[in-house]
Amino acid sequence: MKSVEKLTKRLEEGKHICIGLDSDRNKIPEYLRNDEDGILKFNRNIIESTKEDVCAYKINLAFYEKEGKKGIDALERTMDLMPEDVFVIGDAKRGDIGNTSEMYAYSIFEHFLFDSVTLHPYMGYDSLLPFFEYEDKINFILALTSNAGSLDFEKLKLDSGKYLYQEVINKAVQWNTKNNLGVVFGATNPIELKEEIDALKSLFVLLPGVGAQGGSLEDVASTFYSAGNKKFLVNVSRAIIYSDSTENFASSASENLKNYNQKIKIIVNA
Ligand code: NUP
Repeated sequence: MKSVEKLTKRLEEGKHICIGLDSDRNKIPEYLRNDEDGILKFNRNIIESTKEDVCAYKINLAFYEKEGKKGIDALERTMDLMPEDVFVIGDAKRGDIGNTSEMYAYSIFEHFLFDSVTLHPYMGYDSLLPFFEYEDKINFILALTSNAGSLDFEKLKLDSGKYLYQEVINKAVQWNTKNNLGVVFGATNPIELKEEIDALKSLFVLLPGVGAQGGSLEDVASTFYSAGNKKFLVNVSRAIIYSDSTENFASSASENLKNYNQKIKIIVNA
């Protein structure tokens, strides 16, 4: 199944929650912490209990690279567990000179077999092109992030009167000739999201920031559904995967996911 098809099918079914497998040995249930394969077992249980109801999984590579060889092994084995029909994002925030980006793109798409990646736009078009050439993959470019530091650069005003993040969206729309681009837009910015909703219509939008960072799922979902746009994925990591520190963590994760899905359903049917 093509990556884009996997994503579109779930979005059409009203599934918009992307679970972030930010699996940290110090936060997983205690009985798994000293287990050599603790992270893998944690991920396996979460995937097993949520795979029918998620839109996607997002793996932030930092949590795996941190453990060196063991972490990369856990990442590769987690990728092997992914159901064929579920879209998986490699949150790696890549972008470098062209020949280096070619290596990064190969690693993300051909070695790890992610369906999608996150990219930094700072180095411009040629730094992103090697990723864009993978026509079947979805490339999410950071536009307005969820953190306080988004003020430092992303909200700088340009001579045009626009903010830098607005220009990133503008460029992503122009560059989207293969329909394989999206942007990252923090769910902690509901006002800006409303302002940009028309500009975003040709792109997939990945919105982290719901849960631990305080963003509102209702705000995001109502903004998209009011615009008749279903092309959004809301990432939740900590608030789903660490909602229960006992052996029941996977069923709690599933329950939480279902609650988030229910909240979206209420908005869709309102
Ligand atoms: O703007 C962004 N904000 C953000 O939190 C872009 C991201 N990629 N992320 C990532 O989303 C972050 O690195 C983490 O992997 C996840 C949010 O996790 P949580 O706050 O739901 O636990």
